[in-house]
Amino acid sequence: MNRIIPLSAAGYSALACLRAEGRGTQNILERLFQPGGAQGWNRLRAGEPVFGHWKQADGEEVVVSIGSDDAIEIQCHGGILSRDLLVESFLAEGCELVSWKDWIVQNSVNPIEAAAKRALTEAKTHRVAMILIDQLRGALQNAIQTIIDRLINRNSSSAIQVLEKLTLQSNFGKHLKSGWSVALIGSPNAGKSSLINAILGYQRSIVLSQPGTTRDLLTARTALEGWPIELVDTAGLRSGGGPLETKGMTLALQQASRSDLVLLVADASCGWTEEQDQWRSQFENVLVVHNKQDLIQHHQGDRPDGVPTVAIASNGVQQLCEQIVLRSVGRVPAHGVAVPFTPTQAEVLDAALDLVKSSKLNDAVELLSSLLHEA
Ligand SMILES: Nc1nc2c(ncn2[C@@H]2O[C@H](COP(=O)(O)OP(=O)(O)O)[C@@H](O)[C@H]2O)c(=O)[nH]1
Ligand SMILES: [Mg+2]
Repeated sequence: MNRIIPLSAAGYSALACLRAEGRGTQNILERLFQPGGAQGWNRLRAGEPVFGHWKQADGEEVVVSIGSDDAIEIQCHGGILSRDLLVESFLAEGCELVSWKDWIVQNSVNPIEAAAKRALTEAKTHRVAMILIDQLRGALQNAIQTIIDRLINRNSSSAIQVLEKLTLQSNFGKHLKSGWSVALIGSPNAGKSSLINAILGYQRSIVLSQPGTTRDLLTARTALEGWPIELVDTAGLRSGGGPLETKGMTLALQQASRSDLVLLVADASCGWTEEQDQWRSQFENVLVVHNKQDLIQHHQGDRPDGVPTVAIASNGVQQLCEQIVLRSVGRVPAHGVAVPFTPTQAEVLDAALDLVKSSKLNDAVELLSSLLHEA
């Protein structure tokens, strides 16, 4: 069956791009497209774009070109209407509509390549894209093939070595799509929202001098050192407030336990409290920020290690960003290293490791092969 694939996403842009493929696509095109000028069909050759008009869409201007694989690419105006009109005329010719996402999958050699291509379209930063390109070029596929070969040769200990390395990278890889989440918690008025604004470099959170303003969770996405980071502003932690404040506090603590890193923001001009110590020990990955350094007038007693800042003057914010990346993103894989980047890949590798450890080598080979062959 002939297929029509809108390659560019729906929306407003200067140009839209469609692809028509399948046997006899050129015959269909002949019925739909009128080449401009004196050009005739005998002039349409692979790689040579031809300008003309779409017969069924009030003479919409288009450029068509035939690829070496006989598929036809059509560029038309980028508005949703012009693109849809062209698509509809192909559908009226009996073509099947295929989304670009499905087309990518169908045109990939293996599931890893398909997943990498899809993930690349959603990559939020260059550094994320570079890692996905490594996988697209075969880093993960080669590593999995190496494991399979070793298992076939009954060399399970060296297979385990590679598998363990890969499963360690899964934790990094699973963040590539959504980024790393960093929750800011602490007493009302400590400067959480001001710190987020300082990190973002623009006013995004609501900053008020009255305690208890941020009752819900406010999130802001940014990139630190090229990694996608989601900063979550939370309500101040204070017992004895009204029901709304208590709700905000519960939300804040829940969010903190879901986050990759918790920034416990403290007002450095006030003493360190037992309550703050409790919050600090409540979460696995906590970084203390001693904000309002400018207001310190006399020694406030012992405080835990942390990053000193003056949020309103952006002092210490660069060091804070460095620490955030170090503590959340952690070790970055070197160029060309295999990184599992989808939940399925991570699950399959974990399960394969268990199988190898319990000497079920054939089962492990079969499971790992599913990552390479089931498109
Ligand atoms: N002097 C001083 N004031 C700050 C600093 N950071 C925040 N503030 C002020 O403290 C108040 C509370 O800040 P805010 O960010 O809303 O605190 P939050 O409740 O923790 O989100 C505001 O008036 C800020 O301008 C700082 O480093 N130094
Ligand atoms: Mg706030």
